Amino acid sequence: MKALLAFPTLEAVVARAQKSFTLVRSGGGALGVDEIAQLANEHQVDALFVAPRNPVRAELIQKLPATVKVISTFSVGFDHIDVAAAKAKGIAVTNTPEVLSEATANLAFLLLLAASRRLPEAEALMRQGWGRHLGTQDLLGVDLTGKTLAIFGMGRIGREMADRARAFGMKIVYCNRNRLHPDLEKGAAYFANFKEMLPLADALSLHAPGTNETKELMNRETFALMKKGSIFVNTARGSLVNEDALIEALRTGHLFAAGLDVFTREPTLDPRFLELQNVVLAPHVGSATIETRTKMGFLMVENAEAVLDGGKPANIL
Ligand code: 8YV
Repeated sequence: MKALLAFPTLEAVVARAQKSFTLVRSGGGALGVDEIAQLANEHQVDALFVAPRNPVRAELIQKLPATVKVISTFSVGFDHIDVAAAKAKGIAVTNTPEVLSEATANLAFLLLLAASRRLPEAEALMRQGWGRHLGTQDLLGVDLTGKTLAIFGMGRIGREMADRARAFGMKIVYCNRNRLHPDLEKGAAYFANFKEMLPLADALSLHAPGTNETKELMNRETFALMKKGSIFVNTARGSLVNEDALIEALRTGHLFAAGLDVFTREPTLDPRFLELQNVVLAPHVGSATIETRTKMGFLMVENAEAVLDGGKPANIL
């Protein structure tokens, strides 16, 4: 079997893929749309391995050769793939859920803690050489214990985030399409209506996919519904946030701080974020650990193998 690997990845993942596939690989960075179409046709590949940095829209899908039976993405999110267009062409699409839930929740909680304790300001002071005693009133953060964390999207990552917050003594409220079974809810309060939940939140963390329904969920109106002095965390997708409204809420101090791993125009960062001290910034590294990225890569390969073997992998979209 032949596969096109459209992005650079861990050698262990490449070796795993080469057990079943003759791999066509990008020499350097991620492949663009035209290169993917050209290489897939030239090599008549059976599978396409992509990551969120490889948009696979209908236009590219039309250009793929008939040999391509599966598009397997190295991600849980699949907003970069036109799944309907792929299905219409008889191409299966698979993703890598579950294996990254803990790593992503760890990063979300890390951002929440760092935002609550003003880590960027503390770090900046140290990097300037420190050299002065802080007053007992200086650089004060806020406690998370006893506070309420609101979670939008109580899937696997959202529930891992809730577990971490409980361990820090936080109360959990959540908004999800459906109410969870009490075994999964673990005492968290359910809100069918997002706007009704927001005023209760001392912190809000997003764990929902980037879709038409979630686009700019956080905007001027919804940020205003959050408590003054609350904290905002996003490790989901930048498309859920209107960045103008977020920057304004951080500038005015309506938000105490934010922790962000995802942005609207990745990999471009709105330079206005750099002027703010109350924002912790990370370059989309939610799943970026050796173990998790290895598991994601192996699962991406297994998903493609299952489709091409005529089976139906659990992670088919
Ligand atoms: C990326 C992600 O997969 O899983 C997702 O949806 O956004 C990330 O885990 C990762 O950045 C590799 O491209």
